[in-house]
Formats: sequence, structure tokens, C-alpha cells
Amino acid sequence: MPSPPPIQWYPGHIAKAERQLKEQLKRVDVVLEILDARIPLASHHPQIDSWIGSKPKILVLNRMDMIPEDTRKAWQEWYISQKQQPLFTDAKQGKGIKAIKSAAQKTGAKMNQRRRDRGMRPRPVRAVVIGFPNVGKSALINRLVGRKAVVSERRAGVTRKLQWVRISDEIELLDAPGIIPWKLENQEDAVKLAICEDIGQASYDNQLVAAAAVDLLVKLDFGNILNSRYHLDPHEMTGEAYIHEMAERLYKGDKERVARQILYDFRTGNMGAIPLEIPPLY
Ligand SMILES: Nc1nc2c(ncn2[C@@H]2O[C@H](COP(=O)(O)OP(=O)(O)OP(=O)(O)O)[C@@H](O)[C@H]2O)c(=O)[nH]1
Ligand SMILES: [Mg+2]
Repeated sequence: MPSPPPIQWYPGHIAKAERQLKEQLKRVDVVLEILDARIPLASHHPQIDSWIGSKPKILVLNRMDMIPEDTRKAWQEWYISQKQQPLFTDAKQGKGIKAIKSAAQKTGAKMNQRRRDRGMRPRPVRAVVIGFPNVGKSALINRLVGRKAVVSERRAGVTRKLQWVRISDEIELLDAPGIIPWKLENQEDAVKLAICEDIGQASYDNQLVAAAAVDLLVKLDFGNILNSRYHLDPHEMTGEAYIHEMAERLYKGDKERVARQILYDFRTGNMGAIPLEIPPLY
């Protein structure tokens, strides 16, 4: 069987956003890197750290409601073992927001102390949210501001332009479009990004990604969730066969409909809180 075409997605608006973001970074005091808690490793942009250099970074694992509490704890311990301090948020319900605000204020206080030492007037701390598309950057900003200041929707590539938002006299935030590496080197990661809808729909085939999702869920020991939800046991078959079989049983052979349903049920949390990555051994 020929291998499926690799998932690649680098639309013009992202290339442009990346250029503008690098330009704006010079004016920014602190970077909030937003990861998808379901796939914190696959949703980490490999170049971010080199772009931000020595600026302080606040690491945020958003969508914490979409993973179980023990997985959240395991990630917390893993990041601490890597000398990083993650903050967890649910930007939809507004959980974990205070900690982000106070972390940003803390960097602001330090920055303003340095300004005062040099005889300059204090100014609001400037923070930027950086991350893959659809991880919840705009939703997080809205939560920090306490109102709907920027557009946030259930698909990748909603924010198209960089936009400054003032949250208070102390903090200014820059909302940025999702960015991705121009080449997705690791196709296993690319598939996870597609399953979680953290890359645009134009880049992948729903049926291939849904079949990969079934295979991955079985591998991660979540096969029973599929079995009880769709009354079809995925354990003794490939993801591809699963889609085929489910289509025959339910939708007169319409595999596209099955693929969309499985992806929809995963993405909206209908299947429950399911992590697609667990911390590596350390
Ligand atoms: N369940 C859950 N949903 C969230 C969370 N954060 C954001 N969302 C939802 O995810 C979708 C995407 O959120 P956005 O804020 O538009 O994401 P973004 O990172 O700004 O996306 P782009 O602008 O496309 O890069 C929206 O439907 C949000 O309501 C969260 O913590 N939990
Ligand atoms: Mg956005």
C-alpha cells in the first residue's frame, strides 16, 4: 500500500504572522507559550525558544479540562524535572487564569524596577501569546481581559492579524495568529495535531486522520471508549478497517461521515478527557 501523503500546512497568513511576530517580539517583555494539554510535546513549536532568547517565558498548558487529573499531575512533575514550571488553564471555563495574571504582573514589576533605576517612568508589561493554531490563545486573552476582546472559535486559523489588547494599567497583551513550523518534520506529531485540530483542515484527509486516531486510541489503551460509544470493538482491526466497518453498519458505507463523527466526538470531548501524549520517562 502506498504511504499516505505527508501532512503539510503552511498557509501565507501564517508565514506573514511569523514575520510580524518576530518583529513585535522586540517590544515584548514576557512570552506566554500556550500548549495543548492533550499533546504538549507535539504542540511545542521547536523554534520558539530561540526566537525569545533570554526574555522570560510563562509556559501554559491550556485545555486542562480535556485531560484527566492524574495526567495533568504527571505533566506537572515532568516539566518540573525539566526545570520548567507549567501553569494549567481551562480558557473555556476560565480556570487557572489568576496564576497567569500574577506571573505576568511579577515580570512587569521587575521590568519597572529596572526602569525606575534608570530614571524612566513605569509602563504596562507587554506580553504576547504564542502557540499553534486553535490551542486557545484568543480564549485565554478574553479570560485575562474579562470580556470578549478578540475572536475565538472552534477551528484553526481564526486569528489572522496581530492585535494588542490592554487588560489593565499593568498589562498589555498581544494576540497572535497560531504559528507552525514551515515543515512538519515528525509525521506522528503532525497526525496528533490534525486529530486535535491544531492545524488547518486543508492539510489533511479526514478519513486517514480518523483511522490514525482509532489506531492511536487503541495503542494508548482507550479502545474501550470507542467500543462502548460506537458498539464496535476496535481491538482486533486496523483503524482503516474500523472506519470501513462502522460506515457499513451505520451510514450505508459513507466513510467520510464516520471520520467526521469520530473526530468531532474526540475534539468536543464527547469521548471524555483523553490525552494523546503522556510524559516521557525521565
Ligand atoms: N474545552 C476547552 N476548550 C477551549 C479551551 N480553550 C479554548 N477552547 C476552545 O477552543 C477553540 C479555539 O480557541 P481560540 O481561542 O480561537 O484558539 P486560538 O489559539 O486563538 O486559535 P487561532 O487564532 O486559530 O490560532 C474555541 O472554540 C475555544 O472556546 C479550553 O481550555 N478547554
Ligand atoms: Mg486566535
